[in-house]
Amino acid sequence: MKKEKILIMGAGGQIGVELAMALRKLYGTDNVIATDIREAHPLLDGAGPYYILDAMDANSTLDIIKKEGITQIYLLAALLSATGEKNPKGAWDINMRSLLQVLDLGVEQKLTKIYWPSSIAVFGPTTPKSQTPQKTVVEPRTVYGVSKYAGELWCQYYNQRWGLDVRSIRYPGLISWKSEPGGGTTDYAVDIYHKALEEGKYTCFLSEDTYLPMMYMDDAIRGTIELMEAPVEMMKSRMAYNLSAMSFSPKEIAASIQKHIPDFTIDYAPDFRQAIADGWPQSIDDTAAREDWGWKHEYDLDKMTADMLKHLKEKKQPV
Ligand code: AKB
Repeated sequence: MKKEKILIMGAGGQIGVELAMALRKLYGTDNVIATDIREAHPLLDGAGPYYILDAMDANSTLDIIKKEGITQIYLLAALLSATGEKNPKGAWDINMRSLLQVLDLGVEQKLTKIYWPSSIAVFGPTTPKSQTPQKTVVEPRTVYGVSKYAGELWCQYYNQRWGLDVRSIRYPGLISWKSEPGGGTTDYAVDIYHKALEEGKYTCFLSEDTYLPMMYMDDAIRGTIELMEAPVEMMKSRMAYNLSAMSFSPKEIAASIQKHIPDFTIDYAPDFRQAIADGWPQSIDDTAAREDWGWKHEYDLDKMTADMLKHLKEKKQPV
């Protein structure tokens, strides 16, 4: 078993729950300390070390680092795109303050590695929409995107100035059945599966032809761990890596679900999230991640739909 002591901040969120479980398999339960501002998610409750921690509380974070002998931090706490637009200053504060504090703690405490997620939200309406390159025009129009892009630059700065090994991925929309999303524009692509099974119909808050880059959580977790495990000389970019798996529209995900639930229906009532989605890329070029550290996705839309429906069915009607 590998000798690292990992602190996850924001472990109760959509990525955090599954990442905590995967890292515990790899590093040992007691070597992965899960924390969140909320009570433990049911999948983490009683499953290993857990602290209630506000990611903006630098003193308490330092206490845990010292007490537990932490060597790596995964900082996942954040407000996402839709919630961020309702509370722009709050989103900036949470997303930036927590990052800068963790970067400082990383330098002061000589941590070996830090992981911090970025997003396709760094891109904006002036970015090429199709096969968006790793390096391109970047003019985000949401506060979430602005905070992610500023954060990427800070990560690069701390790496160049202090030698801190910070790694990052620009996640597309993530689809998962174990943990719930919250506050994102791509969340419809999770809700739709729940509603298909529960009600046989779904009203989508994006229009039918809104294409967005998406990824199944299994791929995202594997990719994150592969990035963190890759030898340092493979890290040619210290900005976050583009990562791609699939792109689809609400109409296409509905058609994929109809292959399993033929009576499923969808209608559309676009709200304020449509403008956010319209400013984002439709597909992503992730050549740099594939060439630098060997990223490869496994799930396409139909493979993901089959897996989502199978697991959600079991979860909703335990045998
Ligand atoms: C969101 O929709 O805000 C997130 C993201 C793409 O980063 N899922």
